[in-house]
Amino acid sequence: MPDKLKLPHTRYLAPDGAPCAELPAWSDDFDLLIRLYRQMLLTRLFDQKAVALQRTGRIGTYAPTIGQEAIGVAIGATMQADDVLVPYYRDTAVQVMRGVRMEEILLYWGGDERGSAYVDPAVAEDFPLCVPIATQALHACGVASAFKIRGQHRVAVTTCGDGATSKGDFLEALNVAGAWQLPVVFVVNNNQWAISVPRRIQCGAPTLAQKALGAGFAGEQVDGNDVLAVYDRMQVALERARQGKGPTLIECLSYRLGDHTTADDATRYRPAEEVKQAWQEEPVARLQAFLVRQGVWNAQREQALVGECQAEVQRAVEAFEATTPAPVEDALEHVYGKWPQALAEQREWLRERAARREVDHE
Ligand SMILES: Cc1ncc(C[n+]2csc(CCOP(=O)(O)OP(=O)(O)O)c2C)c(N)n1
Ligand SMILES: [Mg+2]
Repeated sequence: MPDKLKLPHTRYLAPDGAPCAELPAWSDDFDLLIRLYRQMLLTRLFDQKAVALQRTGRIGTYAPTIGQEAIGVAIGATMQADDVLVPYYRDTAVQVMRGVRMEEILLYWGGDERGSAYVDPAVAEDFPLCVPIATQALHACGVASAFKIRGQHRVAVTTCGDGATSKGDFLEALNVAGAWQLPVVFVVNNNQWAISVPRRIQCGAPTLAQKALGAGFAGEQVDGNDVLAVYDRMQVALERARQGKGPTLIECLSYRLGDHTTADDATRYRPAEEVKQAWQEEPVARLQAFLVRQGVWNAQREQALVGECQAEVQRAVEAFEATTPAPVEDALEHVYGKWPQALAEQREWLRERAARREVDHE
């Protein structure tokens, strides 16, 4: 590889939680690190619960975040309140940190539009998560253009997977971000798989970060299982964008420890040995091991925190389950201003069916 394409790669913690580079100055702020740990643990527990709710038919498909908690939590912890998040579907961790309620996330995956109408005014300008691959990268450039035109010192942060970086939308977004020097940060969650397609056959470039170079701005890799590394580099990228110094692409190297979604069975295409190896690197245990080494964490504190987070998840599940279901025909709303005849007929059919079911239930 030409030297120019050798990009920075940041890692502070080895998989066993031991420091493997000179730590950033803020790494002795244990209140901060414990806050990050709490959010990572909360995400992991929420994730387990969401999968269980899907398995028992109480929500629809869900995209687990397991293995990628450090990325979302570091993004959430470094963004300012008035920045705008333009997320994709594996962003539970960052959405919760921004102020999206866990019951809203359950509503979303339960097929209820109200899950994207965030109650907390702090997240009113964040986007709903995006399922069409990579389209959100362009939306983020639109947001960043608005910030630039208005002269605001705000940043648009957008996330996507490794597979998404092969999409035209992603490359077009990089191009416009570089051409217009937009205040945007692209975070690529490289979890090594795009459903059943492994990273090595998605793209011939040695790194995904180097795609930024073709667009004229900085790209770098970080260890996405090391929350300290992602936090550190996010801070730098956000500051650069805020000062009008242009975009950054951060490729976070992680691993999708779970299935692609609850509709997938990854054992059909992934070697068990690879997954076992990836568990050795995972982010939650890594930060926990670091905190234990620093003498600020122990089994007792862990147990108390697990209890606290489980109670928080349970409260969200109860709030979700206590929500009166939306009318079934809402699934067809917000697409057409004037309803096409065929869809209007389907709406009537749905209404009648729903009404009949109510009668059945009596
Ligand atoms: C435009 C579009 N094409 C195809 C799909 C189907 N699809 C859903 S997820 C996915 C793979 C995405 O992989 P990656 O970008 O690596 O993200 P990950 O799910 O691994 O986080 C595909 C092809 C889609 N949602 N949108
Ligand atoms: Mg992926």
